[in-house]
Amino acid sequence: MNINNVRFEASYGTAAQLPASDLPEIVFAGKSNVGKSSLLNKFFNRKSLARVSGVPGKTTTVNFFRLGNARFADLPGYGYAKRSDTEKRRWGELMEGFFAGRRQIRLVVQLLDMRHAPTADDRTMLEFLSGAGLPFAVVLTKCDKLNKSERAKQRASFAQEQALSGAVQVIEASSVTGEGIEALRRLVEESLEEA
Ligand SMILES: Nc1nc2c(ncn2[C@@H]2O[C@H](COP(=O)(O)OP(=O)(O)OP(=O)(O)O)[C@@H](O)[C@H]2O)c(=O)[nH]1
Ligand SMILES: [Mg+2]
Repeated sequence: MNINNVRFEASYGTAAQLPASDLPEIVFAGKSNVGKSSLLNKFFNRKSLARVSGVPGKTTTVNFFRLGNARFADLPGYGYAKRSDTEKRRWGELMEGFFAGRRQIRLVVQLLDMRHAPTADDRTMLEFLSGAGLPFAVVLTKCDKLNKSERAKQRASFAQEQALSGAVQVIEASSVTGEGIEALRRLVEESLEEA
């Protein structure tokens, strides 16, 4: 996997536009503002491959990035309260269409903010992933924002979470320091190698 060869492929705002899944996919999911786009940029060692914002709800479309024979999807975040009802409906339909679309998902990278317990929406998402039998890893983001003792405390509390028990791996990561990125790259590489 040569991460330098990544390129933006396309954006889709409705499920009907989504093309059939013809390549193995790695999907980045999580609530709005948790750091999906930032993590993708760090993963590919690019400043602005995926657009990042301090304002929640930046990514509103499914964005595909192509690397060799694999596709990476940056999903719009959930749980952004200020979105209009119309926007929420569009988001719901887009996500349903995405996951119902017989995709070749090799791994879902589910992001959770390491500073906080999972939200109700996070739990719904984790239950969905488990129920659908999708392989998923949990990335605990923004770990740079915790001091040593806070981090130990949050690590212990996430380890107790039933909702995370199905994860193939739990990785503490930071898009600021780059911590956890190598571990994530290895896992992604393994997931793409498996037949
Ligand atoms: N300190 C710190 N800040 C981060 C980290 N990752 C992301 N951020 C910040 O969090 C904010 C949101 O990041 P995004 O990457 O846009 O989040 P997103 O999950 O893609 O959000 P949506 O597109 O709204 O779903 C930005 O201000 C980032 O700079 C991290 O690891 N550490
Ligand atoms: Mg985003």
